[in-house]
Amino acid sequence: MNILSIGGSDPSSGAGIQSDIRMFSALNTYTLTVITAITSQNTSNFGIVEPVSSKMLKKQLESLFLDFKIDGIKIGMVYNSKIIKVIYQQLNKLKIPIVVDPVIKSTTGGKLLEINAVKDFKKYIIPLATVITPNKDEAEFLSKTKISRKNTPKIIAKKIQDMGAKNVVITGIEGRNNKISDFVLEKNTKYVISGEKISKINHGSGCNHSAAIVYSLAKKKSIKESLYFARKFTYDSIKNAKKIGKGVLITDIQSEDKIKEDLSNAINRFTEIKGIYKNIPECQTNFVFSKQKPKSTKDVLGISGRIVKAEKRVIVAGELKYGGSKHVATALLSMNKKYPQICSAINLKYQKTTISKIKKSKLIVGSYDRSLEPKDVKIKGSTIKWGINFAIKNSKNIPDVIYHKGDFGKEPMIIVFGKTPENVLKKILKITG
Ligand code: PXL
Repeated sequence: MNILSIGGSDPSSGAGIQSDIRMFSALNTYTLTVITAITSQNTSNFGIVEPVSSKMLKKQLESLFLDFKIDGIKIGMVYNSKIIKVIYQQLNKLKIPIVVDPVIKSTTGGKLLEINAVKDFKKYIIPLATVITPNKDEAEFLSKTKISRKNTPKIIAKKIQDMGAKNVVITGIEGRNNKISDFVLEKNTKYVISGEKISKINHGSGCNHSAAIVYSLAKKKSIKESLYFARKFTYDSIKNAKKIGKGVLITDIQSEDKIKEDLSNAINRFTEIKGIYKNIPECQTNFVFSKQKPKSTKDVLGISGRIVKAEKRVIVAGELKYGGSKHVATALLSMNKKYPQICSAINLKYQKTTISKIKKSKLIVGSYDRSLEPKDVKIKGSTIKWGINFAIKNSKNIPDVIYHKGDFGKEPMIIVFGKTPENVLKKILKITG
């Protein structure tokens, strides 16, 4: 997936374009970037701004549109009217999700939008927004209305929606009991997403929020799903904020969180596949995702219980833990040793129909015969390792799937492999249902 971030350069990488590159990379997404302005700043002070020329901006955008399929766009700092107009001309016919983060001032007090550009911002940028994400101050500024008992978040959000944004989320509305909530106004519905406040002053959380929304929308999730996802992603990024410079903390996503997030998302989607209960074997299913260069099953994340069949439903019994899986993790380790890019796997019930679908779907399939297993392997209990290596050796390319037909007292099994849980899920969708 390719996402385009249009915004300013922050050399400290806490916000702006550089922060988006970090976040989208953490989400396994390729980031295209168009710089509107260069800033000089660090975690304590905001220095100066130098916007790029209209010509430079136009050329950057044109060069990307000529080359790439773009799945979503995020607009951050736009700074002046000339920049605003070029962006409008280049984007107004596009039919992909656009998330607008209406940044006006930085945490450290820098000006990100000229006052005399506010009118054009409302006229040209706000109508591009599939979702606009003002915080409370930005929402009050854009609507020229203070939130109060009379002027509720809904009234303010409606004013911004009337400027042309399809969906509005006002973030950071403080409530009682240390709660902080986002008010959402979609086309026909409104709701509140509330959560705990983390009292840390940090740099980049707003950027992370809008980045996570466009990521999720680009993956065809609904507005609501995307906003819930973004809220959690932002919360995690604030929790992991680090003191890198001398001033404010810089938000970050730990790669372990990313592994967990990716696997957890894929497991949820797996359980929702129609009729998937038919593919759960007697010994149940595990779905695993490893760190890079795993040394043992302790480096492989899996479910400490199993994905189990409960009549026609499939439920997750247990939690994600490193070392949570033994069998599927062992199979993955053998595969990863030969093909280090393969980091995820799942086991499914052996069925002749599935095997024929696998063969028809052009996936590469390997197999092994447990009855050919040497005695010493059986005694050592390293059947899985032996079997996977056997199948790999007999396959010219990286196998997507390896199966065996069982042995006396041993259930036959199919294991699907991939680079990521998402990749595994795609293969599962091809061969089930
Ligand atoms: O966080 C908003 C933001 C966006 N873009 C750039 C910034 C900032 C805040 O400092 O510098 C370039």
